[in-house]
Amino acid sequence: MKLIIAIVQDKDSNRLSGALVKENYRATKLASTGGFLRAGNTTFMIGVEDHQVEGVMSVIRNSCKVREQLVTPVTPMSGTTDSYLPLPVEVQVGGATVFVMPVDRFEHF
Ligand code: 2BA
Repeated sequence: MKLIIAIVQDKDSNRLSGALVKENYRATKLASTGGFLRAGNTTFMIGVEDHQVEGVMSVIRNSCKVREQLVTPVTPMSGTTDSYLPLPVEVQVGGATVFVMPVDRFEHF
């Protein structure tokens, strides 16, 4: 058995949960925050048998889009007068960041 942890953008989370339910995969959604952008994202925990991993991967791939997002770099406060305004930079986010982990034991009471 494997536990798939998939971090996706909030904009894709409803589409992904709908697709997982439709394909009969069980999943739990957690509200999460990206360490870099400090913006909300959604983390899915999906427990499946080994042979189902590739099926789940295709559902994730088909539900999540890569998007460009503008970020304004955080600059340390400076005491000097010659300050400058940091320009926003574009980063590419997603489609999804996925970890597949082995499960030693699964119980469902
Ligand atoms: P964030 O940490 O908010 O990162 C959002 C996007 O910013 C990343 O997209 C990446 O393009 C960029 N980015 C992140 N850290 C960076 C850095 N140190 N320098 C330059 N650019 C950086 P994704 O790679 O698609 O990641 C989307 C979200 O997935 C992340 O949101 C984070 O919540 C999660 N994630 C990504 N890699 C992870 C990892 N190795 N472990 C745990 N969570 C991860």
